[in-house]
Amino acid sequence: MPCFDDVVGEPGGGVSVYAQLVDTGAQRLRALEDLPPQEREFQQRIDAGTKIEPKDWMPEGYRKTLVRQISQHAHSEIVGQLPEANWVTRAPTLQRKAILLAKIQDEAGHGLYLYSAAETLGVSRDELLAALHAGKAKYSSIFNYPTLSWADMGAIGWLVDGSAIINQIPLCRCSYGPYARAMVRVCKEESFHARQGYDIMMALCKGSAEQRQMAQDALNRWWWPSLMMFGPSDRDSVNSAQSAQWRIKLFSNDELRQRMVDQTVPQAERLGLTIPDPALRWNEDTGHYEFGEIDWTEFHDVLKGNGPCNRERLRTRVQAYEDGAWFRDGLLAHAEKQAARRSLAA
Ligand code: FAQ
Repeated sequence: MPCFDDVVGEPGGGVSVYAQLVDTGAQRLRALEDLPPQEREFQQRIDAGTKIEPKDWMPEGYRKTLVRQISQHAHSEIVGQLPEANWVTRAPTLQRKAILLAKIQDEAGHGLYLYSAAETLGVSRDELLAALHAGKAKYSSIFNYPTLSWADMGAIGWLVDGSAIINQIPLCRCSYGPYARAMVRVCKEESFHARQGYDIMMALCKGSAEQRQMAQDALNRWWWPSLMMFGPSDRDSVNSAQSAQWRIKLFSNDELRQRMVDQTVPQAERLGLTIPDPALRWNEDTGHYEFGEIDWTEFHDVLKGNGPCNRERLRTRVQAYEDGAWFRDGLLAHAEKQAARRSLAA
């Protein structure tokens, strides 16, 4: 499918078995008493809620898992600027344009804090970017969908930033210090983003019949991809068990997805919009909404690079990086000149 952008609880709950399911080293389940002494001590620090800092000893699997997740997260923030950037020149008012620009700039900042957090684990930003540009690194599936109308700016803020916050608030308490601390500011900014999105939706829903239809159409297109942001269902999530044990993940993919549905349905009702899911219903007994099955084939297709905009996003990202080479070269030349002056003066 082509991209049409240019047209218009606590983890584990006392689990005592330690799963190593990511490709990060050992591949078997281990009980606490079977861990080597250094690893056991590490796990006990995690269980006690102690933050792990860059200079602390850590198992190689923990380091790799964090590099994987933090770098995917950083790439998502950077690539995530592209669907919205497409609407900067077409925002309906100067105020909306200024707000959208500020939001997109925030996303760039989030990417930079996250690359910095990943660098504390011994990888370089250049390595991470090279993997992204070569198409080897993942970023969130959501950013491979097109933004067809101004209402999509509302839907992204409301649903995509809304989902990002639900996922990221627990990360403020994750076990790795630099990641947890970066998330505090990111979440505050995401909260502004979600409100600006909902504000756009409110304005459209109070407008003409055509504007209300634009808002409904955007909700129809962004609802299911937003639910996919939380990752595969718990039964298919290969990384969750180990990440929960290491307190990188404090809630499961399905728990957070359910939280998103429960939070968003009343917001849609307030807007007078209909969630595009005939199976959606309130369950009095559980106190949660039940919802229909996600199209996992579509999710896996997007992850494999076959979503509506995967190729365009990557092409644009690589082009932007290449276009910025003169600036990076200039910064480097300036830094070298300053260093040479300092060493002459010393
Ligand atoms: N898209 O075993 P799990 C934002 C991959 S930021 C692509 O469950 P895990 C701000 C997963 O990486 C949005 N890939 O994995 C913004 C793994 O692959 P791997 C980004 C996905 O890590 C707003 C495989 O599937 N947020 O929106 C997706 O335990 C507006 C198996 O999955 C974060 O990155 C997906 N949706 O759980 C910016 C938050 N889901 O590496 C601009 C931090 C799963 O084994 C505009 N990350 N995969 O090859 C996380 O919380 C976790 O990494 C999950 C996945 C929950 C995303």
